[in-house]
Amino acid sequence: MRKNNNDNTQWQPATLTIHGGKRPDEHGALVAPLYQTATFSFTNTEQGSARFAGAEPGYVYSRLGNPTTDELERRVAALEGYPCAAATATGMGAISAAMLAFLRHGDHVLISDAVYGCSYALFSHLFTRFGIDVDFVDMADPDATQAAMRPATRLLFVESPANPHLKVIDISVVSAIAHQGGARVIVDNTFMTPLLQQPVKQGADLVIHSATKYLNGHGDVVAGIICGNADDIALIKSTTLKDMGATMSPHDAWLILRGLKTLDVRMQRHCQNAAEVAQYLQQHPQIDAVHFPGFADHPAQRLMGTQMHGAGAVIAFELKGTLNDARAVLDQLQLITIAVSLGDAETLIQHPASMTHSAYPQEARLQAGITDTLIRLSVGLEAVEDIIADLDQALSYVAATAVTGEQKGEEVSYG
Ligand code: LCS
Repeated sequence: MRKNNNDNTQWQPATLTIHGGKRPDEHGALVAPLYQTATFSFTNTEQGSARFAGAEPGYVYSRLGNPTTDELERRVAALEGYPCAAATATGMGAISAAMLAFLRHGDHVLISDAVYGCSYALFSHLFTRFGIDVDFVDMADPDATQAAMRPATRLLFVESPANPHLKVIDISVVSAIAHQGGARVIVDNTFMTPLLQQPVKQGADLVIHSATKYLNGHGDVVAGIICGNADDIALIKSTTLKDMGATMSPHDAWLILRGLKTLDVRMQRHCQNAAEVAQYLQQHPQIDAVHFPGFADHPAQRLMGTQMHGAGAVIAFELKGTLNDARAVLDQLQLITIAVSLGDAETLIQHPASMTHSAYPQEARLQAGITDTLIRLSVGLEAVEDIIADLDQALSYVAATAVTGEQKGEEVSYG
């Protein structure tokens, strides 16, 4: 008799991506069926009221739960090492549902200073409107983090490695500070995936993902997920998810279930490609600085083998020359696509100051180390020779044609 695959924690992560949390289907379907339904019928009124009261297990309405999204929740929870998960409509839906479930007017939260631009906007604009005090702090600095704690601090939100420049934070240090002050820690693990980092092992209370990125991996879904203990996930599901409504559609869950099966092989190829591209960029005479956790002198190296099990596949770099030169390089690329998002098969490139991080006021952005000339590259799954050849022709073209700030007009500054 085959078992439910709920507690096969002895399996390797590559096996868990395919089998973890999987339930046998009543018809023996190899692939979990898609329950593309908004609602579920009751056999009689007694059953309907019992399901609403929680006195009888079973489905009611897909905003409250659906067998396909449940399957995804079990699968990702198994990978992250938590007992439970809640699937959400987007990554931003995951962050807002996870945080607001625990916050009320007058509470204080600490956010790592470099985070995805919409997370910055959520915390700095929307949270403050509802009387939640927000401080952005350099969480790579334990003293600064400790000093920013207050009696009213309820949550610490950590993005590591940070979008866009891969600043790395020691999650166990932040967890110790938070727990000593009676606060929860939420880690955004989007850039690493559970294969390269499992924040539960460093004491994180909740982990969120933009499942739009590597978990799905195919660029055809916008989605998110929250992993945590049974009580926290039940609270999130019954409050900020049920009543605010950013739940995942079953169709998106089904696509992510499909993507998840190849997460391990995709991450291996992403990481190999990124290591080669980073080396190429580092030796290029036109490039000033390359930020990549895989380099021997990157602060992430101190955490390799403990917190992190790989460098990931996002690289940030700064060109010598002007912002206009950097923009000219992007415009000259033939294979690499100018687009936001990351973690797709296609290599994507973008300019954080004017795109993903344009919600930051200039001063806060520069203070967080996100300069005007920073370029972010999400290395895809193409043959690495082709990715490097495309970067090489674009860099050579711009060097040869000396597209300077003066020739292309006034230098732009974003803020
Ligand atoms: N967390 C991180 C680290 C992200 O990079 C993103 C989106 C989110 C959360 C939000 O997820 P979503 O709601 O989009 O699923 N990051 C993007 C980026 O860097 N470019 O476009 C979106």
